[in-house]
Amino acid sequence: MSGRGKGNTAKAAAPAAALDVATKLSFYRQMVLIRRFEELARIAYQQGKIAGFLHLYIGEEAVAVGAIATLRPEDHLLTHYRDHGHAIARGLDPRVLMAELYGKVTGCSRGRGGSMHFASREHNFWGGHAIVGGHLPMAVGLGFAARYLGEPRVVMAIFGDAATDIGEFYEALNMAALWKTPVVFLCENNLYGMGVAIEKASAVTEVYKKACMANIPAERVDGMDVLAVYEAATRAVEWARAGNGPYFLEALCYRFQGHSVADPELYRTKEEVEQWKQRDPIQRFRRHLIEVEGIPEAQLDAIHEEVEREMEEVMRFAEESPDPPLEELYDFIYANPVGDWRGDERFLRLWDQSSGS
Ligand SMILES: Cc1ncc(C[n+]2csc(CCOP(=O)(O)OP(=O)(O)O)c2C)c(N)n1
Ligand SMILES: [Mg+2]
Repeated sequence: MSGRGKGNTAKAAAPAAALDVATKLSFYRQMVLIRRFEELARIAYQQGKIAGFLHLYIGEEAVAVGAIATLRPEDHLLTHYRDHGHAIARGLDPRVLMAELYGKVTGCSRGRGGSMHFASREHNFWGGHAIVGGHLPMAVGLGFAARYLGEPRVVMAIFGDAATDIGEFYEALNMAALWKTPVVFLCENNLYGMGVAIEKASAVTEVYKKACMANIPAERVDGMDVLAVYEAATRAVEWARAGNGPYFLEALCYRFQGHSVADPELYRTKEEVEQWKQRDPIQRFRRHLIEVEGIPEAQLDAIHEEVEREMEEVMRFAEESPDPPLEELYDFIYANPVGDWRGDERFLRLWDQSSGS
């Protein structure tokens, strides 16, 4: 499924068929892990153990796994609030991610960020952003820095279809192209922004076509097919790493759950959801592994069992981890130009004034 624009041809990537079986099995495991992580997070949310919003990625796993596998550790990754799958695919510890959902101090953002603000400096994973499209200019900044410093890094910025209707999207694409920054823009087009269908929000529904405004090479890929995503993302990342500037990928996909766990889903039919579930990326890849790679069913079932055991440990870790200590209540909120607020005279004076005493 390619819609590459005229004159926008990048050099061919290594075909996904060249991937060895061990790598394909690791893709399968990651997709299953993401799915189970989210199913168990949903239950914990419904039990009131997780606060705030919870946007699930179920159905879109092939995009995260196929695309992020093409990055090197030194590359940067930024994403939107539907970020659990991206963080797992980037190699963050699922225990630390579940602990973050639980608001525990062992979480990747010390329990301060929750679902929408996963991050890890160590993994060059710069969020988890709640503001739709807000991270796209940041991606360009990181790309510009890499180019300016002569570092061979690529930046991947992942966002939804609705982000492509936001002003910052156009500004980011324009600057990225103008400055030839090595940014791969990866749009997860799941056809909805909250409860609004793409046709009702966007004048152009073939999202990849929007990249022509900055003359950025662009293509659409089947986001329910992990190998197709891997192949397209390889092409995109190679293009950017070779110094050609940005690349735009649209992965056509579908979220099987509501926008967030609280969504009653009144804007789409059950039949439509059912039709897309027939294309479940995990089931589809499972068939590939059995029929094309000749992997026995039992070997794949064993992966599910292994993931189940890992998830038991993930949940135990999140449940048993402590809350952040009360003394840290004001930490990591504002930059503090006067140093540590604890015991600080000026802070205490302000506190007295604001509390009216
Ligand atoms: C600037 C801004 N406007 C509105 C919102 C409210 N909002 C949260 S999610 C969302 C829809 C985004 O949809 P999309 O980008 O397609 O991502 P998806 O949820 O489908 O993965 C909106 C409008 C927001 N967070 N930020
Ligand atoms: Mg969307």
